[in-house]
Amino acid sequence: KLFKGACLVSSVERTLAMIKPDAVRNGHVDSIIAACEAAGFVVAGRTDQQLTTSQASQFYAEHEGKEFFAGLTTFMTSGPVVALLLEKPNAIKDWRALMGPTNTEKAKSEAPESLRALYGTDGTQNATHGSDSFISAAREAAFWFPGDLAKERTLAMVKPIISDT
Ligand code: IDP
Repeated sequence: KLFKGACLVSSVERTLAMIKPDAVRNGHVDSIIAACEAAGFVVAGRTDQQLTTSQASQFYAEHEGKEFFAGLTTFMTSGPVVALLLEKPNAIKDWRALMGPTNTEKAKSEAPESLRALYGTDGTQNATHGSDSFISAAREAAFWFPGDLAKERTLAMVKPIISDT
């Protein structure tokens, strides 16, 4: 028997969300998770942790060198965050739409019902994070859920193609 590849058996997609330290500090965790479930996301994993500076720098490595990088890592290490593995069809785009624009003020004017408009604080402290692509979702899921969970969920979504020839 030869392994020929793998095919998708589920239209479910996975994204990595975080409830950032400002929203945790301000008591918005339950409201954000309720909004997420009301929008059809399944919470497949959750971990509550406080990032070290080195972990925050690694998570946001693509922004290293930008003027807001130090402020971002200081903010992201200022208290615990809640990391969530979220699943639903079209999870990556739908979660970003639910969060709204990056800047809280812009979110308030352009998407007043969005999570960042409702729960964010300012341009950096914007309540939530969401992966922006398949590649980031895979990297960020492995960052937060390095053990079996991320692997198990991936295996549930693909089927090996085996043939005799
Ligand atoms: P995203 O979180 O909407 O994907 P990114 O551009 O990837 O936005 O930025 C990552 C995070 O860095 C933002 O969520 C926000 O916390 C912070 N950030 C982004 N742009 C700025 C800025 O211009 N000033 C201050 N902080 C910023």
